[in-house]
Amino acid sequence: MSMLDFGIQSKSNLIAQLLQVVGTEGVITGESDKRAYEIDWLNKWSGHSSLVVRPANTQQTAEVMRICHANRTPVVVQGGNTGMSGGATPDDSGAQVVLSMTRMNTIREVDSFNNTITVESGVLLAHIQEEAERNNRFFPLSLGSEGSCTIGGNLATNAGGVAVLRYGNTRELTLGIEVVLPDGRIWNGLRALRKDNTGYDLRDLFIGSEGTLGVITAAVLKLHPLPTARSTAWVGAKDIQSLVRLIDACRSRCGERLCAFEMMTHESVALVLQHVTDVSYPLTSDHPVHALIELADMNQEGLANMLESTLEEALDNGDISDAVISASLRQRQNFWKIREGISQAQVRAGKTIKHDIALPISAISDFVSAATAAIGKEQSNARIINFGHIGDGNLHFNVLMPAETDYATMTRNTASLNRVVHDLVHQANGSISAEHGVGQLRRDELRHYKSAVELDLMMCIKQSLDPHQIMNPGKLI
Ligand code: FAD
Ligand code: 2HG
Ligand code: ZN
Repeated sequence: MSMLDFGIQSKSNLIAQLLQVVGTEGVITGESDKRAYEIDWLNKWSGHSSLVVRPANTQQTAEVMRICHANRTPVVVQGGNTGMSGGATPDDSGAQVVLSMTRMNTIREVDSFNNTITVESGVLLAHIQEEAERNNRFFPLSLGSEGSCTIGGNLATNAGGVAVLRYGNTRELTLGIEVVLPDGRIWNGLRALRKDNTGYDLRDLFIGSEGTLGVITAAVLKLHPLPTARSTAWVGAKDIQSLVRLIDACRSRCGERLCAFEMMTHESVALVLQHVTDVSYPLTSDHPVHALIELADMNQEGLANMLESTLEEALDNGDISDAVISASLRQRQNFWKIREGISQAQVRAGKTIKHDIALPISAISDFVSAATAAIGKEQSNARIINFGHIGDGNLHFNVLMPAETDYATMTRNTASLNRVVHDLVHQANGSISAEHGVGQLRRDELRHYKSAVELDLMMCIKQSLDPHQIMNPGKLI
């Protein structure tokens, strides 16, 4: 028997075992049917899987993992496949199984009294938001991809988004999780407690682990009171440092009501106006930087006045040059459509080298000046598309390369520009991934910037939970 025959036999044997667990509707083997699971949203990462498995519940997931573990078959867990770091895409070997969680899409319970919602990991983020609202509650996690990403993917990447300033990232919105371990055992950590000091925090170990330690199958999430009033402004300013001062003013004048403070440079907004339809520029003249600021409360009274007086003061002291407060839902939606259209506009405009960095807010302005100058020296024909959740100290400091840039040039430039940008991030005590995670994109960079002790601790955890390295090999670590 040749090695090829052996490979074919073991694959058909694996498929036969998996079919017994998930049935024909849970296994995809056809080349064209698998393709959507093998390429990511950005069309940047792609690979070849041996097959796609779609379990319908936790027991099936556990049984699938037990079989893959026994066969030493590598598994790539996938939710909505909207991740930005290549974490959910199989490699080129054709040996990896994609474990798609999208059939596990049941909302198990809403407990309005205890303010929790219990969901399976394949539920779309938008469906959780809608279900919370139907129960007069609010689930604050909010991302441009919310109509396509799953809560499992949000948990596995510890996703951030546009409401972190007030409500925290996914980790802070989670009370308990259920996980299938690489060997198929189930850990039921679906506790709905706000306090639990009984040893190591296993929940937080799996949150942000990007499918490298286990499969998250369900979660208990925190719900918040549903804000009934919002006031949203679009402002133009001369530079980033002025916006940094405005964040401070908004925080001290509006306190907890401040829920979003997003920054967009002129170049980012211009890209959206060029590539996204049905948006209109909110101010009468252009500005070097813009901010979208949103307050939320249970009471409309005084909310718009509070935002208005904060902005008036900023106009008076020169921190901003112009501002408009939305007078209608349509106007507010237009503001958000511009902000959330930047990712799409970048895809349409060319090839982007993405940087998802976190910095102390006080260091942002100096970082942007230094990084812009350094990139100008390295790559004079590139455009910097800089925007992000500046209120959280999170910039998407992206470098847009001309559309005709070929693959080899792109690879070379990515390595050198990453080093330029990430060295500056490191010097400012920042992080090379604020919210998108490491995946394949930043794996080598992670090795470069993490201390030997930190890497060693991460390897110890990986080795003890996944000794046969079957969970998402080649990603994160
Ligand atoms: P996938 O892409 O399928 O997977 C992401 C990672 O999680 C992979 O490593 C995968 O193996 C792992 N994984 C998925 N499900 C599970 C599971 N059940 N158990 C264990 N591991 C699992 N991200 C932000 O943080 N903030 C933003 O503002 C933001 N905006 C975005 C806007 C757009 C237009 C797009 C396309 C993406 C955006 N993202 C953002 C990135 C992305 O949507 C989020 O990271 C999202 O959380 C990924 O969810 P997903 O279900 O698509 O996960
Ligand atoms: C956002 O904040 C997302 O819009 C995507 O995190 C960022 O496209 C990007 O780089
Ligand atoms: Zn973001």
